[in-house]
Amino acid sequence: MTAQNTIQTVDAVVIGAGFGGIYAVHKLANEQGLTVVGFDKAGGPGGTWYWNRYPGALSDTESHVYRFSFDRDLLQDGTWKHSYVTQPEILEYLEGVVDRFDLRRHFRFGTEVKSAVYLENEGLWEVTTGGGAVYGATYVINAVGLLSAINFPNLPGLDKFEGETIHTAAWPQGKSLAGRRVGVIGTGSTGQQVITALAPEVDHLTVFVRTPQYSVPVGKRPATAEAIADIKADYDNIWAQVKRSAVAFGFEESTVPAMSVSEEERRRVYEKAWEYGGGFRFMFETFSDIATDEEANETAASFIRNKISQIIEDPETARKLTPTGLFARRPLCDDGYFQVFNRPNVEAVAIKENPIREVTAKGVVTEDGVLHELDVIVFATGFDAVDGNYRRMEIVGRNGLNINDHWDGQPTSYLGISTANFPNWFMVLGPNGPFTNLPPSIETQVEWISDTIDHAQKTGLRAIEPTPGAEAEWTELCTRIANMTVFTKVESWIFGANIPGKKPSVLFYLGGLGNYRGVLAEVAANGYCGFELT
Ligand code: N01
Repeated sequence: MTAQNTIQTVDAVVIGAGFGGIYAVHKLANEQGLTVVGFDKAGGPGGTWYWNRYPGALSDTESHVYRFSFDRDLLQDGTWKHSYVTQPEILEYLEGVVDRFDLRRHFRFGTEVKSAVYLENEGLWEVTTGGGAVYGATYVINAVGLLSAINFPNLPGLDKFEGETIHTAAWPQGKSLAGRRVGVIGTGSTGQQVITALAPEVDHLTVFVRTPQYSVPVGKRPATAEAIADIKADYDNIWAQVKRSAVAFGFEESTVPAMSVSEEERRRVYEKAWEYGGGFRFMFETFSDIATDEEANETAASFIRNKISQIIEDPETARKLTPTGLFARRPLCDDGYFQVFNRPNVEAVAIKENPIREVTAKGVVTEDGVLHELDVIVFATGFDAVDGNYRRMEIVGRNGLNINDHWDGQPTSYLGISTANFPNWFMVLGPNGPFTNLPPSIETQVEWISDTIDHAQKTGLRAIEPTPGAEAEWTELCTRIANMTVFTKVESWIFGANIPGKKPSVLFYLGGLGNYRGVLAEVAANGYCGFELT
């Protein structure tokens, strides 16, 4: 052990101050009376919502279920202006939660965790920060976020660019690009939002489209006082439904297969969903098998392709923006994204057929030899998701096992929460955790982890960790479920396929939140089956 005399010993270290870290600190410190220190490299709470300050940033879950449910008073005091909450509103909400539960005193902001090393003899984790502070902790709760390790492609010549480069997840506070010539690389959820927000204010916008995506309207509308009051009066039922549902977005998933109804009826259902808005609603509330059956999937996909061709006036631009094949990435929704391409100052460049050759001092040159002159390049190029953030720390478990070696083939876990040889080391949204609206899954996991820690404390357990067999079985289950869906048939970040050199693997439990909660309850009720308790 290094610097023995400066070590501070606590019961638990929590890494991250987003939804997961905030709730974990509240549970462990306020409710269970443990000594807890929380770290985040950000200057304040918020997690994803601290960093993603790009114009247009918005949650694609409806406002009333994009929040914590654990405290009735907090729910009753909450409010929102529209059916969806924007990044500044979510950040304000999370800061408010931190203050309401007096959590700031537990957090060290602006503090990055560099390493966490398990000391077998002491039964402690030695956690070292970027500033060199060392903490000894019985438990480590990793709430480091699914999507926080930035993917910044190294385009040839990028270092010669004389303009500015910005990744959307490191958007400088309040930065405006009004009047500039801007290029955006990336057309996922983030790209669509930032493109839609920037188009009216920039001088010229060049959108570099690699894979066009299916997207439906978000359906953002003002929230009336009556509608909010009705929701608040019904919150118990709403949360009960969210927690037993699959995707946890606050609607009942359909039980009707798409091909069991007439074509006319399908069109009516899709039209209604298009009018109402919401990507997950479109995929899961319309019919039961869009995510599992290719024929059903094609009916939804072709409906969206038709809409795109009606919205985008120039056929050649429409062609560049129209997806082909399965509708099988995380479903997107937008606030006028396709309409933006009818503006005279917006241009689409299809970089699969006309790739980026290099970046020069003045802009981006494509294979056809055209220089797209730019003042700013915005990278909406996503994240090294799920395990990316863990791999950027030095995490060493039993017998000197580094997490990178443990996850050499693929990142795995038991229950999306823990992994063999890393005792008392818990993950919120670890590999193979649920794929849902995230706050309800985060709450589920934090509650399970804190109950488990409580159990360990009360029964005098020194260590709890999964057996390799249980971890292998969970991995196998997640793979089996994923292979029953269409999602595995296309490349996307949800399988790690977006990062050059990253071995694609199943990163989520696609069995739904209701089932997942059932599994967690059963594991605890059966004496923590699958775990080794010592
Ligand atoms: O990232 P992405 P994101 N050259 O990986 C392109 C959540 N989220 O930040 O598709 C050129 O989806 C890449 O192209 P391709 C949500 O869970 C939620 O947009 O790989 N292009 C793609 O177009 C979401 O799913 C919200 O061919 C390159 C884009 O960059 C997740 O975050 C809002 C490239 C990356 O898309 C991730 O979304 C925002 C390269 N070298 C985010 N590398 C809401 O709640 C990548 N691309 C609404």
